[in-house]
Amino acid sequence: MIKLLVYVAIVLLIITIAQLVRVFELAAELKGSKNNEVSYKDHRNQGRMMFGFLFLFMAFCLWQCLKYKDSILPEAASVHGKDLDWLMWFNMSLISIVFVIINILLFYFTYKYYSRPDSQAVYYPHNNKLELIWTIVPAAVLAVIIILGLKMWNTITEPASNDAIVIELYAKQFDWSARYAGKDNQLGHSNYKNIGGSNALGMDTLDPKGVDDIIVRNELHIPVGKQVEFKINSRDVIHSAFMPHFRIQMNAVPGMVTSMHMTPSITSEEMRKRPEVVDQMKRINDLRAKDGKEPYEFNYVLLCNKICGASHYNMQMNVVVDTPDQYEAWLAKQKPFLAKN
Ligand SMILES: [Cu+2]
Repeated sequence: MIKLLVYVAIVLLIITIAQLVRVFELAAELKGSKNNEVSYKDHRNQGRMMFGFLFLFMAFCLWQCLKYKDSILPEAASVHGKDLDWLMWFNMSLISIVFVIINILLFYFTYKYYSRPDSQAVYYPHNNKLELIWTIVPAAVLAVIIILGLKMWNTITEPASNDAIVIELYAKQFDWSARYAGKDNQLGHSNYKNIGGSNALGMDTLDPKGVDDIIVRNELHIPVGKQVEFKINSRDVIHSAFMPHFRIQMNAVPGMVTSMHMTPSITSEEMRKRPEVVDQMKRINDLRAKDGKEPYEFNYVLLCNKICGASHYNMQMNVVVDTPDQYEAWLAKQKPFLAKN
């Protein structure tokens, strides 16, 4: 009901403004002044307001940076993540510098060169030297960014080392399953045609490579300091496997297997003790306490980063980075899927 009233109020406001404009137009007509003529005073006021806006706008941008600076991700928890963060901040610095310079020039020039009665614009149609500079400089800078980005992309997607732990991430509306390759470190064959009953991942029960495969749904465990290769698959629509703390993401595409790999560098327990994480969790839990909700504990997460349907927001799985001993102990407790069924 309130929503409807708000809409009605907005419509009435628009009608009122339109009517007011009409009144001003009629009043101006009666006074005999020309409607479409912009006076020197108008130009000057517009120019000054543009200059004023420059300061307001810059102050607003600065305020946003300061207000949200503590909401950014904590230190990268993977080996390549540190380089990726460096690249992100390198990009961010470039963008920020260009952003500030361009906006200062844009609004200052609008103020400096507002129309005056005795001034006339210069006709300046072309300058080869200028064209060359503003084509070559951005092209060179973009080339550097793209080359660095491609190098980073390759470190995540190039073939993983032979002893990397192989884990399949299987997406469906709306949850994740993870399948560990087991002792032989080879995933058994699977096909969507086999999906049925308890075989939610369509495993081929006759493939010997799959006999020791382990499937987990609630929590993904990986050991610190060891390369993990993810083979990503989807049952229905395109999802995206996103692990922000490790700085990796890859689409999950039905009918094909995509892959990426990374080496976790900080265990979950170590991460929970980092000052920036303690601060962040405190802020989140203060808010939750106000709503009478249970406090959260920090966890690495695997999220879906493609809007894949109604419960997309709910599609996540906790990721636990263990010490090698903890990981072995956890793994020893898991039963192969085929032994269970
Ligand atoms: Cu999804």
